[in-house]
Amino acid sequence: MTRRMLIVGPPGAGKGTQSKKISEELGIVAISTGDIFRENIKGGTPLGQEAQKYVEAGNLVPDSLTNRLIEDRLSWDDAENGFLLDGYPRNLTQVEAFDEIIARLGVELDVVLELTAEKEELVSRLAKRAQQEGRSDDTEDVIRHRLEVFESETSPMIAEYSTRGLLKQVDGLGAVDEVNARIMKELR
Ligand code: B4P
Repeated sequence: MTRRMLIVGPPGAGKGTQSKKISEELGIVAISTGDIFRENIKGGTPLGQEAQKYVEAGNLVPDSLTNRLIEDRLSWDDAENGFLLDGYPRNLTQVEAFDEIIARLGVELDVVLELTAEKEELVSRLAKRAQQEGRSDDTEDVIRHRLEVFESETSPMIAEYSTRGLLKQVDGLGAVDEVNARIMKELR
């Protein structure tokens, strides 16, 4: 059974949505770097003040900050028996750092799950969320920029996990429960 996994995919593919469900189904903690940054921005913490300008522009927060955050978070007791990372690693530099972090913890990654979706669907989902939640990085210009950052920085890291034989791809189109059923079939 899968205990340690990543969920990857472009903005709007459904990572956050599906990771909450997978976490309940597998009984492992879901950790979203995006959520951690947003909570800290809202709370005005030093981490939030540092991350805010990057998140709001749709750029990646500096690797050193993000890597330290994850190393600390994975040392908590709730991650001891498994974890699902949503949104990390996000580029090849973070993959290198993550390799070192899990080696220090003495654990291995079981699977990297990629959710796929067409660009038009992604833009439309995020535009809908902008109306409902008003996230400051869901404006049209920033959405486009996040998709470009995904292509240039995150796609190569997904290719790296494919080379390592860890990648499983799942179609993210369709109703949330349909997508979830596809994911669980792949994981079991
Ligand atoms: P994230 O929080 O990871 O934002 P995201 O890529 O948009 O994914 P999210 O999880 O929110 O959306 P989802 O696809 O589930 O990152 C935000 C920012 O944080 C980044 O731009 C960056 O600045 C920073 N950051 C995060 N991690 C970092 C890292 N490692 N290094 C550096 N910086 C980092 O869902 C989108 C919408 O689609 C939702 O409204 C949902 O309801 C809807 N949806 C989901 N599934 C659907 C379905 N099947 N059908 C219809 N709608 C669906």
